[in-house]
Amino acid sequence: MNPQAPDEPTGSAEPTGSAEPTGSAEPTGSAGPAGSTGSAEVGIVMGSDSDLATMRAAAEALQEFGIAHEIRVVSAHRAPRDMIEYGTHAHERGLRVIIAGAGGAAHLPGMLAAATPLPVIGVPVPLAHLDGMDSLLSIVQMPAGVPVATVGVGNARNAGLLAMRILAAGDPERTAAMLSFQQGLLDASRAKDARVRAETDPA
Ligand code: RP5
Repeated sequence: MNPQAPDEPTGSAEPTGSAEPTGSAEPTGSAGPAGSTGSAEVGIVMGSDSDLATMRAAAEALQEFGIAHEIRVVSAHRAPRDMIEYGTHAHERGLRVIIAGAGGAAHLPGMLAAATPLPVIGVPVPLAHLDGMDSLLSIVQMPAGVPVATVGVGNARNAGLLAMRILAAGDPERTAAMLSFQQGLLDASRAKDARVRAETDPA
């Protein structure tokens, strides 16, 4: 486990750590009922394979911390029964957090939150129109009683990091890993300060 804080902690699509991947980097299925990859703690679910380019950053963040995960396409609109099946049984299969991303009329995160007792993190995927505002509002405006923790538009990396924090609560080893990651952010920010001061110092 060797997470490294990137210069830009949000929205990066590139891997920033060298930890051994423990989860699949590819979708494990595009149809059919929920399957299991065994020890996955986090389920990364998206409405279409076109979301993968955005959602991959969540998987990469989890990989940096050595957190096992699965990646699935389970469309709320095109495969609604599969979606309910996935949400209903996710906790029974050992999942502890669900990260759900969708674009446009993005009902997947909210509907999964309705079907599961697990915490759900929503990722608004920006599409070609409306700059992702449609996705954002579809995901964030949940009715009272059915929470979805929504990250910024396209910011699947933060979803992965938030899932890590949820799993780290009460776990000293994972908490230490998160503190180390945050130290990396601090170091990177101070290095930026030093560079800017060196470039702009009139003396
Ligand atoms: C949503 O529709 C998906 O989450 C995706 O963002 C969007 C477009 O899907 P495709 O037409 O690319 O399959 O449900």
